[in-house]
Amino acid sequence: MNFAAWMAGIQQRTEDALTTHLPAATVAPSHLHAAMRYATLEGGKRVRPLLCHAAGSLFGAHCELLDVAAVTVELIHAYSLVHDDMPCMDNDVLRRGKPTCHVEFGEATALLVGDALQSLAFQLIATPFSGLEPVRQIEMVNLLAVAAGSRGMAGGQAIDLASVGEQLTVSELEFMHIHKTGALIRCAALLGAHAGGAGPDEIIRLGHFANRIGLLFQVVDDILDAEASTATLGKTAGKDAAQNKPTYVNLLGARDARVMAATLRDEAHNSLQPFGERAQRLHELTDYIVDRPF
Ligand code: GRG
Repeated sequence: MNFAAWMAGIQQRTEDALTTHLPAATVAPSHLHAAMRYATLEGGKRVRPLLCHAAGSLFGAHCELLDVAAVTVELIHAYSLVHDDMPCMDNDVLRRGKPTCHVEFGEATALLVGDALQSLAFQLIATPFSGLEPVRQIEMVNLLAVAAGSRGMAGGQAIDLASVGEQLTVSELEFMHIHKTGALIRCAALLGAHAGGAGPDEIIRLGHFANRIGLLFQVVDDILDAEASTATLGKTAGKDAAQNKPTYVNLLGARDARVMAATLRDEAHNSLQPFGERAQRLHELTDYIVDRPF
């Protein structure tokens, strides 16, 4: 199967699983449930689920288990976007080509959407799954909690908010992004590996790859934010510069940011060498992350 067909298949599986696991909008409290579905369904590239499946396939994980793991990461991601767009944070009105959740449903509901999506993610990943050892499952719950928390994504967001108008060094910027964006991307890959029963050494090796990919994703995001249009991105373009936020583009310049992306891409590919041809999807995903349109 070629990469495009594989990607479309995983995106559809993810959409189906999210549709199933999110409470129906007809179930009370329907305003909250409608908003949760609005914020999560029919949009997004599903990069984290793709990574989870690609990593899981490396270790022969069951697709049904990968669906659950992928959904949990995507729910945390959707929650982070809802909160990030709120007036107290990035204050944005456009996400995935439509009005942001708080614009459509109000601020209080958007806050609850994030809370409830996060809780749902942990409910799903903590639900016993046949064939998955409890010790392994607890490790997966722990991974997700650390990735989403103050030592991961939420911590990175705190640094991001505090850095507006500040002059960061490249290593400070890297520290922020390893947490804000990289932690959840890394978690997606590692959950996939755990779902396939990967051993400690394999987890460490895959972790090296995931760290490169997390940073690569962010460098490309900065380049896209600076160079692509709002229509293409489906979110407000040029936001980082307008908000005086440090980015790889304004720190290094567009040319060197591209050089950095190329280096990270090479490092990501090289880190997959020990896995041989089994890592084909991860190689393809690496290239997709660089060449993605939005
Ligand atoms: C609110 C706790 C909390 C955290 C927010 C991830 C994040 C932290 C904020 C999003 C802001 C942002 C634009 C970060 C840059 C990288 C990124 C996560 C982009 C959006 O992810 P994509 O491109 O989005 O995977 P789609 O819509 O495709 O799912």
